[in-house]
Amino acid sequence: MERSVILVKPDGVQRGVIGEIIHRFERKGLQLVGLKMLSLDDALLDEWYAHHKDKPFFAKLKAYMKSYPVVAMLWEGAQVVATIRKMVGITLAREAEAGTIRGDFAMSQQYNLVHASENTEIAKREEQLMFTPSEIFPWKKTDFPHVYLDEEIK
Ligand code: FUP
Repeated sequence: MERSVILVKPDGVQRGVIGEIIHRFERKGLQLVGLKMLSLDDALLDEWYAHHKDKPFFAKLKAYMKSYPVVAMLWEGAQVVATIRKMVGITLAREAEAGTIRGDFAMSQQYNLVHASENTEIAKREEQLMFTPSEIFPWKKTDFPHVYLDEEIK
């Protein structure tokens, strides 16, 4: 099974949508295996957004990501990385599809509430950057037989 890292970003914490975001992923049938609040620092953000480091918006993005705490989550499920990206919506929130998190609750390109791992390779890197092994809980979710066919979660 795949895992995906989600951050409720500082604007999401300020706007009180932490519970709403968790609720959406829970109702979808995904499994929460890690959850914590933390403040991001320069060292982590330089690695996290290394692909954006030469972009004109990088300094502003970093300052914003450090402005208030974030909530980091690790979600597990079959093809969960793509599933969550679909549920989050596109970066420019005011153009994101209705029914997505950004489409339903945000208007901005920067203040778009959540980060979601972009692909499975990045998801693994982000999991290692964000969570220690003792912060990950691979508990048995007993409703999985009602969420998936056996062969879908082998
Ligand atoms: P996403 O994968 O949708 O979170 O978006 P990106 O990884 O492309 O961008 C990461 C963050 O950089 C966005 F959430 C907001 C910020 N950003 C800007 O502020 N301006 C831009 O032009 C692009 C991204």
